[in-house]
Amino acid sequence: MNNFENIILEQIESQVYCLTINRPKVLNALNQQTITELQAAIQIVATDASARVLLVTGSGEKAFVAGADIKQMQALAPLEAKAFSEQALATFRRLEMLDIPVIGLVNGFALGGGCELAMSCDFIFASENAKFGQPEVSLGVTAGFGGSQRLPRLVGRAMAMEMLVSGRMLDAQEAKQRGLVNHVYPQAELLEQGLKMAKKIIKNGPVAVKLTKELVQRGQDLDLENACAMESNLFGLCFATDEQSEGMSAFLDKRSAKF
Ligand code: DAK
Repeated sequence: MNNFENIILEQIESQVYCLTINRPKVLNALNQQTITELQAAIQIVATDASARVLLVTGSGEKAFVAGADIKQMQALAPLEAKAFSEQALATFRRLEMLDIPVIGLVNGFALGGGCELAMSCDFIFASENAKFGQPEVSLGVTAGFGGSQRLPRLVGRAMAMEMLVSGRMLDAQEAKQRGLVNHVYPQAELLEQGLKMAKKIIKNGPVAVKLTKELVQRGQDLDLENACAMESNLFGLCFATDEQSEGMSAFLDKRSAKF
């Protein structure tokens, strides 16, 4: 459906897109072209009004994404490195702020830029062999695609610090205990479980789901009073939709809602 080289974007079911980082020979490392393609793919999903859920995964059985492409980064000048980081940060933010839920299906190593990509998804399902880490300091650099900011928000400052300064990896079970991962599945089931969740989401009111994402994403950076005021406003807005009348009538009529 498109001519990307390093990613695959496909509609795997009606209303469900799957985006796969596809450079398995280098464990799906993110070079600049891959980030550019990712940006374009996100734009395709963003402009498809029928899209309801996006799944993000990596090719092969070994890695989700093993980080930014070290071979390409090695020779970067400081301003080039800054530009690369800014492009990736903007792309990941666009993914995070897509108006539909994004589920990361982490099927192996999610290191550095890979962990940062996974954390830009709304939530993560991991395969049993998944490993999460921010090993950038071992390469003599800081995290560059949001890891120093998103990781503390997800696992707390102390655990994030431990991971960021030691490079220690979390396996799938520990990542789940620490709140980075919602569920762990055998690798062969990961996509199926992602799809199953997508179908559950799709059964709900599309506008309500989008507004819920907006509340959670925007609300976490606001103080509680302003965040709750935003909730009242968007809750009120729902009452201007057919969705609300259908959803509530269906409940009272003891039938399934048709959104
Ligand atoms: N980049 C490029 N190639 C990679 C790669 C990566 N991140 N990870 C793996 N590969 C390549 C390997 O070089 C190898 O290629 P060949 O030798 O076959 O040509 C192939 O993938 C298979 O990898 P291995 O042979 O190493 O496989 P193993 O099973 O032995 O080990 C591993 C798997 C995931 C433990 C290991 O590959 C590994 O440690 N990979 C690197 C992980 C890593 O350090 N990731 C973080 C990358 S740094 C910034 C901007 C950006 C960043 C930071 C700052 N600023 C502007 C401030 C970005 C940070 C990162 O993401």
